[in-house]
Amino acid sequence: MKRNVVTTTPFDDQKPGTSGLRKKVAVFQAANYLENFVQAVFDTIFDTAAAPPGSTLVLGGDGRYFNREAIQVILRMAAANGFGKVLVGQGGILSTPAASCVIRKYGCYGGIILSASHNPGGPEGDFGIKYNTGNGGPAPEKITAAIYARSRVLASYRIVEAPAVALDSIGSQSLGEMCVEVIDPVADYAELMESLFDFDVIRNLIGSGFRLCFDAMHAVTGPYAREILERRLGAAPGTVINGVPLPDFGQGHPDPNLTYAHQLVAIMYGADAASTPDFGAASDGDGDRNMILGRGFFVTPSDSLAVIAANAALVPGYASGLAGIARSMPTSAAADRVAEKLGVPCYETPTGWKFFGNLMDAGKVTLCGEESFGTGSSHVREKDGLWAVLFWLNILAKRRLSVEQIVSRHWAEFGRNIYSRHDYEALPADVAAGVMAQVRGRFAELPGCRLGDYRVKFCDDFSYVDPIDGSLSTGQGLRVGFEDGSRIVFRISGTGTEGATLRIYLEAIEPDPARHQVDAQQALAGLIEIAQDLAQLKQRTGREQPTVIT
Ligand code: VG1
Ligand code: CO
Repeated sequence: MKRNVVTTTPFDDQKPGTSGLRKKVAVFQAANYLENFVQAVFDTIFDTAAAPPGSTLVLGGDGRYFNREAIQVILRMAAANGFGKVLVGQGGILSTPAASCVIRKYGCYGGIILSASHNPGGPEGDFGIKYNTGNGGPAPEKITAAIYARSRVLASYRIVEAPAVALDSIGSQSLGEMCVEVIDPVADYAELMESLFDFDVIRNLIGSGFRLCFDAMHAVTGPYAREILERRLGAAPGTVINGVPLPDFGQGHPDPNLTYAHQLVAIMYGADAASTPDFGAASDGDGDRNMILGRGFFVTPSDSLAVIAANAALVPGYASGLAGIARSMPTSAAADRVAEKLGVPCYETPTGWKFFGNLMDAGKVTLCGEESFGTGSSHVREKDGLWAVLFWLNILAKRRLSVEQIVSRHWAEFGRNIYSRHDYEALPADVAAGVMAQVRGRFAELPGCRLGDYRVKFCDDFSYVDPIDGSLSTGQGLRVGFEDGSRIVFRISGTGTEGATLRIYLEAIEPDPARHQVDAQQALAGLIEIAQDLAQLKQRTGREQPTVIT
């Protein structure tokens, strides 16, 4: 087998964002683009020039356009860089949480996951790549920063010459001195789920006439959901809709929210309550996000984390108690109340799952969550869409209440954190930067001021010191906090591939149960106006409305 060292010129735009490197497919298809980034990863993660002898890499993706081509390139590069073995999901498929599971279960050196998550796919869509370390979690900032630095200077990459590896049948084959083992992408993950949840009690619930609908959005979770929900838990065939992963996600936008999961939303908000399922859920491109719906009822991801935490004792894998809870800073503080009641610590981290890894590795937290439809636990080191769905099913099976009843009772006990996120997508970068500068410019005068019905308590630019390794992350979002605990947060997205996306996170505290059933946008109207005013949104963006409201 011929090993080649290919001379190349570095790119200067390979900086990983919130969750890996994401670009348009056409960018990744440019000569040497993918190769350079992969070599930058390998150069960064090895202490010496090559992989430690015999080490194993996990490789798979969400099946989007360019997945298979990228896998062939990475396999040949892994062989040339000294890996002993690569575990690759059949057909090149591995959901993000399943990849994390496989890395951990088999003690692998790390893994490469190919996905741009919830971003659209296809020739005109997005592609992405991220590296996960041996704990199964996204590489921490110090590694992603080193990968970026390396990508800007490397002058060559290593690759073997070989025919394409057959990805569709399970089993081992050799690629030079390296073994490629094609694995069932679902089996290890499904087994882990069975070890955490009470499948018997969920099976009984489903057998009793409880109906559910899971929208895989033509993305990676189709095969996982079919195996777990339909085969192992006995849900009716057809429970999983859009269950075949397609390279362009059927032209859809595989983002499980009320805007993009419109088919599921139409089913769950059906006019005829009798034919509407009791429970609905969706997941994103790579299977790490989730949306939870009851009959005509939406559970915000922040509330979902809090409900999961409050009910964890009902679930076998968590019955012995939680070590702690972590949430990203913009996520509502609903989970904080639950942590307080349980007498466990609650950590507030910057946006992105990589910030939870150290806390989970150190045994400080069991549950983690983000407002962006991300929930998970220390069973893996990624957020996990189907895991959240199973957690809810286990709670529903034990409590035999509707989704809405569970959430209403939760609010009655803990108070409601009314929450919404407003996104202004694809703004010119300078406009988005201008909005942030405008808000920051008001910081000195704001504390103590009355704005509408609210009095400002503090404002800051959120920064975080990792409690485990002491590393500092700055510039993680502008916070305006009010006396009653309500908040507005302004932040620029780190996952977009077109211009800049401004996110405005709004949270109002409502302790009065008599007002818990209000419409969120109405209840947040005062804060929305304050945000408009603070940021001069209309003047600066020229837009009357956000692009997406979740
Ligand atoms: C978004 C979310 C963030 C999430 C990230 C990756 O990042 O806000 O909470 O961790 O996506 O999720 P940003 O920087 O665009 O706000 V996924 O499902 O893309 O891996
Ligand atoms: Co995702």
